[in-house]
Amino acid sequence: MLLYYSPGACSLAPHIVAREAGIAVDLVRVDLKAKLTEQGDDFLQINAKGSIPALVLDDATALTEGAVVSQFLVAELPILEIVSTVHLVADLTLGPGEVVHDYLADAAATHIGTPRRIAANG
Ligand SMILES: N[C@@H](CCC(=O)N[C@@H](CS)C(=O)NCC(=O)O)C(=O)O
Repeated sequence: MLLYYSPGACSLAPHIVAREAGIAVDLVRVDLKAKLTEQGDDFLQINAKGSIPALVLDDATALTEGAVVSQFLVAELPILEIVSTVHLVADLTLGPGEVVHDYLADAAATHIGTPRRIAANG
C-alpha cells in the first residue's frame, strides 16, 4: 500500500492510524504546489483532486478522502486503545475511522499530541 502524504498536513491522521494498527504502508511524499510526487510523477494521475492523503492499495484501488482512508485502515486497529490514547469522546453519528481521522487531522494541523516518531516523517 502506498500512502501519499505531505509533512505536517492532514495525511498525518491516516499515517498515525496505520502505524498504530501495525499496517505497513510505503510513504510517498507529494509536493502539493507542483502536484508532483517525490519520484517526479504527476500526482494528478493518482488523485485528480490533487489532495493528500491518498492511499493506493495493492490492487491499484485509490482511496482519496482522508476519512475513507482512515476508515479503511482503522478496521485493523484496536479502536478502544487509540480512543483511550487520544482521550477522544466518540461522536456516535460518525464511524470510528471518521472520528479518529477528524481528531488526528486536527491534531496534525496544530502538531498537538502528534507522536514525535511519526511527526518527523509526516
Ligand atoms: N476532501 C479531502 C481534502 C484533503 C485536503 O484538503 N488536503 C490538503 C492538505 S491537509 C491538500 O491536499 N491541499 C492541497 C490541495 O488540495 O491542492 C479529505 O478530506 O481528505
